[in-house]
Amino acid sequence: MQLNSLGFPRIGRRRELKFALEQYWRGELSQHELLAQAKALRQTHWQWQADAGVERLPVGDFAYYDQVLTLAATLNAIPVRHRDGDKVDLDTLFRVARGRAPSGKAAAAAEMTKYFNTNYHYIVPELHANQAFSIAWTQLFDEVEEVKALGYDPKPCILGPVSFLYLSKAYGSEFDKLSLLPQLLGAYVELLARFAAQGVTWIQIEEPVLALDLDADWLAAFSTAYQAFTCVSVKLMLTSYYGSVAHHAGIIQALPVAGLHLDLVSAPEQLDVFLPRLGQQQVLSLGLVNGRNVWAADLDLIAERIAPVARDLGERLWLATSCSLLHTPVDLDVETALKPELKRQLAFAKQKLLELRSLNTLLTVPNGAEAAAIATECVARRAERAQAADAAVAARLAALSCADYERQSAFPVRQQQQQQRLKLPLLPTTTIGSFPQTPAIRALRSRARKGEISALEYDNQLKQVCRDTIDRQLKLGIDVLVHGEAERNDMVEYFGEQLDGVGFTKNGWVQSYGSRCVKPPLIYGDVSRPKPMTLDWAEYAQSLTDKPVKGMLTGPVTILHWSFAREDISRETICKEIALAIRDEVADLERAGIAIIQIDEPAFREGLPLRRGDWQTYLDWAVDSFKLSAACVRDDTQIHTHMCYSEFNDTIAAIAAMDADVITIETSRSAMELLRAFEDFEYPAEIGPGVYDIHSPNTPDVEAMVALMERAAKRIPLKQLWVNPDCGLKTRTWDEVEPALRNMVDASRELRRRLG
Ligand code: THG
Ligand code: ZN
Repeated sequence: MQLNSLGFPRIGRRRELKFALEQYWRGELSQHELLAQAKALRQTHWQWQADAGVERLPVGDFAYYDQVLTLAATLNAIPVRHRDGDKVDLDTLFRVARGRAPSGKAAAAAEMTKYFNTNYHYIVPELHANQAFSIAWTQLFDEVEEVKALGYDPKPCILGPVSFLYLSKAYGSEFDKLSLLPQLLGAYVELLARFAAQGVTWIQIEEPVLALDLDADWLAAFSTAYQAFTCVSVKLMLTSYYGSVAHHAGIIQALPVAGLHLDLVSAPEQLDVFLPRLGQQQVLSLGLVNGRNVWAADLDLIAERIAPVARDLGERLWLATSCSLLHTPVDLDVETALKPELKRQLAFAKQKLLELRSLNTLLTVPNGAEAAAIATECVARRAERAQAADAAVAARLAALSCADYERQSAFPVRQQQQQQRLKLPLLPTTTIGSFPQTPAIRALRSRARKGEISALEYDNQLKQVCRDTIDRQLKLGIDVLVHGEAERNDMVEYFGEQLDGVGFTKNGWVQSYGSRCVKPPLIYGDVSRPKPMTLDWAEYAQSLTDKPVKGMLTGPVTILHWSFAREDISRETICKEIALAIRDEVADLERAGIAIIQIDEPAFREGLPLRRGDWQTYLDWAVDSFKLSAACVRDDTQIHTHMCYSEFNDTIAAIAAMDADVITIETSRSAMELLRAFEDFEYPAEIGPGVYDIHSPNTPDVEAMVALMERAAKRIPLKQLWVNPDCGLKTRTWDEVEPALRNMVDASRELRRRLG
């Protein structure tokens, strides 16, 4: 049976690509050196795959910034403002991604958005009504030659035409993206033919949009597209992932493709739908090893389930990762400090390839000594996993009653009591939580991590930063302060490091976008909070001023979504366990006299399932988890939350059901869009529609902020409105932040004069 790798992480096991890219962008590395380092990384990754027994090596999984951008460049779909004549080269790609014109002046970067329900962001291709496509960038062909030169068989991996169009955005005039399909198919045929001419036999053509709900015209596009490809003599492995495509089985079955890849990790039930529909000659690639999580697979159980299929299909069955391994860290071998009992439960990208090989052994030589050893290890691992349970956490969850999810009184009562306690002015000003993470703060953290300064020294220095941050806010005249979060690396990692049942790695980086990575915590056991996590900082900051300082927490939904979660219990249960840990922190903060506690949920929307039919189930437990984390407080303690995405129209009822007293949201980039949500829905609590875009380095204009709030005041009662930026300020400099906030405070004073 062939082993099918859908793609390998490109960032490098020590983030070599990240550092090379950033050096190149800073002008510290020549392009020649960048290309050489990238080539070395590809060769290492191909070698690991070949060593594991993967027969066809993926090409196109490597990208200098993003694989969707690579494809857009290949097809010559480059925005005009980033173009330098007809030439498309590496710097063209970087200009699109990083926002530069060929002159070197700023030119808005192309939009970036989440790749389906993952934590990876792709660059959204910009298409115009008269868009032309042609082959303009040869990276993919060059890499095919690289694999051939190593003596292996290359398998190009590219997004298919329907998904490419679907993920693109129509710019300029309003038009139907599908009108571009004939043009696009012409370029794809040329692309496929060039691969064929290079001696490629199989191409992984990815159509992940098949996991979504699709209109009839998008479904029809599949038939048109794949019919058009029959003129090229190359085998297509139609690849889906992240969810079931069974709801489109009829369409998929009729497509003239040589093979079908199904993600059986996210949707095992698809197997029974597609097995009877498989053509006589078609190859079936089954995604059995999870490409999105870090846990070692139960290979013995998988082999048991798949054995009959393997017998029936023989060489027509490929054993595969569920999706590209892009979403997993690279190599467990470099984790030297992990507890052995946790390490035994893990498999990163390199180890997952070996799992494919072991699976092959279990299926092809089931009675051999090697198979027996693999199975024994699987059984032992499961037994160890079961022992790690924390009965106290389970008991606490089981004992919860409906009352634990509800505040004592309804919002109007709470609002009155909070007003009496806090005595805030009309249209109070606040910020989202983080203040600039200066190079000095980063250097401090790095020195503390390396043991170059003592914990006491680190603490004292951070206290100094905190005093300075409070001082600046007082001078600016902000009403509700924050301590600034200088002590936090990442808003999820920081909590993960302090929770029981959660582990963390040294090098478990996963690419988020471009050169940026995150190091998600590993939720391996029942989650609980051994001791306060943020209390000292909150108390210290509050001791410096009489104005209220918000206690700052990350919410359970976001911690879950930005972590690698265990798979032996439901996400709902894990989320509620985290909620209880946060609830303990909330209770401690309240007891210490903190009057306002913010529980951030920036990833609340990202957790939405791919198909609308599944939304409500998710929203129900996500809302419940948030409520569980917050509901223990008195009526006069004010609960805030923050969310990052501005599309609220379709989830506003769920957001209201979270029952926070105040929500701050990103709105400034699409103010009108947000306010539309409030046309048909009377939001019941207080709300801070972000008055300026923190992603821009420009100082926001007082009048613009006043105008935005005046628009908001037409839809939302004045006494429910707050004035704040649209997100945290950690990525900005103080030189940008201070004038911006000064203007924001001025805007709120002006508004009080005009409206109050
Ligand atoms: N935290 C976590 N996940 C996230 C975000 C987050 N996912 C979505 C979104 N925010 C992604 N955005 C970013 C923004 C910046 C960085 C990563 C993801 C970033 N990372 C540093 C880097 O790559 O250099 C990491 C440096 C470090 O922590 O030492 O800048 O906020 N969990
Ligand atoms: Zn935000």
